[in-house]
Amino acid sequence: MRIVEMHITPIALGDPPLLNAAGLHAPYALRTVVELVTACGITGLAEVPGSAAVDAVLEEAREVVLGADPRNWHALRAALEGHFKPESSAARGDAPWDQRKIVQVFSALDVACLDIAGKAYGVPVANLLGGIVRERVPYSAYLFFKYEGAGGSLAFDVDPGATGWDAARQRAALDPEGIVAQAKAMVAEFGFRSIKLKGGVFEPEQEVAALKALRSAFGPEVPIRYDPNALWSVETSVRWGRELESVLEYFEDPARGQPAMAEVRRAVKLPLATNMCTTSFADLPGSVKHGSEDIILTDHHYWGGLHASMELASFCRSFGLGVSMHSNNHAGISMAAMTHLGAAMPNLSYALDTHYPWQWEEIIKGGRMKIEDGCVALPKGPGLGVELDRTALEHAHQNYLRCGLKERDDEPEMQKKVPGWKFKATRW
Ligand code: GKR
Ligand code: MG
Repeated sequence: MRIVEMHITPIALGDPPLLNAAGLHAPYALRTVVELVTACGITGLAEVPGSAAVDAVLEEAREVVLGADPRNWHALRAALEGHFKPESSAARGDAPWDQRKIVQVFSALDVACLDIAGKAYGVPVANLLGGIVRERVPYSAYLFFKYEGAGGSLAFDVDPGATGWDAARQRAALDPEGIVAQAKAMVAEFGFRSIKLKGGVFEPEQEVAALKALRSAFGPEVPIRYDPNALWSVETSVRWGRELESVLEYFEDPARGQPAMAEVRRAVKLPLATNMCTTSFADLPGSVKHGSEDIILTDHHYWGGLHASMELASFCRSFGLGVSMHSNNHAGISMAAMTHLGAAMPNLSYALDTHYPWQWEEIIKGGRMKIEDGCVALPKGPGLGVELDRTALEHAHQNYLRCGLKERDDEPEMQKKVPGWKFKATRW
């Protein structure tokens, strides 16, 4: 079996004005869809965060990919490793999201090859990752402080006819009451059984107040996790971490870097999780040496694919660490890939993160994937179990061309609201 075509399609999906440590989400979130086609006519799909720079590296991989056997990931990975220089952990950058490019190329190709192999063998991708340990994969409600507005072509308008979660998705949430209202609407719509609050936006005291308000509103049976994206100093993390000991399920990336995380971990009686200080296989010796976290949040887009995330899960099992999943904005191909991973990972210890409720558009046939009782059911059918809706893909591609964004950068978006605002690697 040989790959004979590779298609790279950048798309833009509407995204509301969500706040985070690096500023404000733009009205569109960028993604790149990759399709590999074999000589016998099987198409494999993948989706990565994307940017013009990632698309250029994907383009560069084309000469290695064409002619490769999609059923032999080891051989294709070795050929790619021979072609590209390794990317350092430092290339991740300081933003909440990972800025590396080559890992995304590995991820796209691994996922698309698995989709092809699953279709060729007539089995779901989760079977190729070792087998299905759960048919329904749990996700967590992902809350954001936000400005009023819908995002996308609606920019900062609100639809007065919207109801339920659709209306809540557009409303502002800037204080504890707003966050509790957002949580209630999201939980009512999707049935999530755990909650994550994205922080690093306001003074610690204000964010801790929102967490305490969530705890009073939902009670101890709904676990809460909190992520200020490494914006706090060790001192601030210890001071407020102690205050949150009876509130949180886990504390995600309070401080920056493995040594700082290890210091916080020694001082605060809470499990620490990361998608910022341990983000590649090269970081694992440092994780063991420092003892920087209790839980590693894999993300197949940044660890180099679904096989790589399964390797990470084995490492976590050997070293007694928990494992779960980080998320950025994404569409249904990634949702399917994440769900196959969650279905196949025996030691998945926490509900996965997903930004999915924040989007309303979709590029797969059948429209939005369902989140019910906080879970996504493993898609039926071989491979990833999803197919592209070509009309919707074209629409999302036209949005990409129209919106003019070429990479994610939340700082200029924030400056439109707060003139002169600047990202700081440590703010409090
Ligand atoms: O989308 O604003 C956001 C998040 O802050 C995202 O960029 C992070 O990568 O969700 C992420 C996280 O858990 O750190
Ligand atoms: Mg995080």
